Amino acid sequence: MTKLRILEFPDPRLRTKAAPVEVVDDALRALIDDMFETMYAAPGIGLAATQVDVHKRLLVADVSAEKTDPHVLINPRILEKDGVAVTEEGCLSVPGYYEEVERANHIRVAFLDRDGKETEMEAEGLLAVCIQHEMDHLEGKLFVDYLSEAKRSRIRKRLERDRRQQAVSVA
Ligand code: GNR
Ligand code: NI
Repeated sequence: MTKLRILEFPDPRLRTKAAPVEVVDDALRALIDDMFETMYAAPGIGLAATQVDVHKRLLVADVSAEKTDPHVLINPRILEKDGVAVTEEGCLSVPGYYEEVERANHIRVAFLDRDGKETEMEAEGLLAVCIQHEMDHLEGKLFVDYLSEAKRSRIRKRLERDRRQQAVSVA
């Protein structure tokens, strides 16, 4: 297993629209295992393949406190959305920033499981929010896109400044 490197805003690769997975094979399952390792180590409650520079429609999530409820969704499609949830969201690709985002509180979603079998599930609350956040990544969209241009550009400038500072301090 390998911990993968997570791309950070404003990396243009985060804007890539992911392509459908054509075959669910051992190589894809190895990527899924690496994505779980990366997500749990971060730590985070979800991770989209886009964030590790793999532009396939694939996400993992586990919102349980004990990290005992892993979900893998391949080629996810939202079938139904209901209700409203306003959540203070964060993103491993926008480290250190948390802002309220409004999404559906309840979703029904169809996807392929890790054996390539067509499946459906319902999710609500934080899991529903997380799946929507990850599905946005697969479209090249980030939670900061829901904020004002002023807020988004402030976050971008601070992240760029922090990264320059890190580069200097290891030099
Ligand atoms: O770890 C994460 N926490 C989180 C909190 C509220 C709403 C969404 C998320 S997802 C995020 C991990 C991540 O960046 N996934 O893409
Ligand atoms: Ni994210």
